[in-house]
Amino acid sequence: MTSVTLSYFDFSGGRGEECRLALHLGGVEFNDDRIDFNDWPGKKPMMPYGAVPVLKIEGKPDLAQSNAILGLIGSQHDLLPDDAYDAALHVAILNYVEELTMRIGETFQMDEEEKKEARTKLIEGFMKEWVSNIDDKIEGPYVAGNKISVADIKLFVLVSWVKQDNLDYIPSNFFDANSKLMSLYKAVETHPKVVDWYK
Ligand SMILES: N[C@@H](CCC(=O)N[C@@H](CS)C(=O)NCC(=O)O)C(=O)O
Repeated sequence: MTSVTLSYFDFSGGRGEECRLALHLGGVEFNDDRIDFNDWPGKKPMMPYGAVPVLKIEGKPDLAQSNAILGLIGSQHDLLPDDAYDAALHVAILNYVEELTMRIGETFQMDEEEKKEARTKLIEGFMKEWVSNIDDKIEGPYVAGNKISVADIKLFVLVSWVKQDNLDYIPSNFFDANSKLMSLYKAVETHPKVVDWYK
């Protein structure tokens, strides 16, 4: 059997968790390579773009960029629509989640005052617009109706991040009022393979 390894930091979240969940839901057996933060400086130069997640498939060049990894898993393991145009609509959602992740990410290096101002502006502006745009795209409970996809997985991990209440000035219940996104979150959370992953 071809060996598959997913490298990411040793925590249950972020871009790596999206890929782990997708591999698990896709029924792919993989080595779950969890990098200790202390070992990262030595490993960073070995990654294609100096960051993780990275998917290593025996005999192929290493694949970086979470959305490229999700796209590959999605198309090979029935977690993206077969139709190329419908699949592209899902990839647009993956990229839109990245856009929000990047905007939140930019605030991490800020001092407290600057962070408060930036995150308040984010929840009142971009995040409001973001959640309304996303809600529009969800057929329910998943993006494509009854069939789970990598877009649902990426949205689930993002909502989980906000719900953990670790992001000062971004309320953990920010997404709660959005019925479609919350139904999607609950559908992914209770999906048998997701339950199995967190067991
Ligand atoms: N656009 C990339 C971003 C990758 C990224 O920034 N990964 C972070 C962890 S989520 C990382 O490796 N940080 C450590 C570093 O850049 O040194 C993706 O979607 O995979």
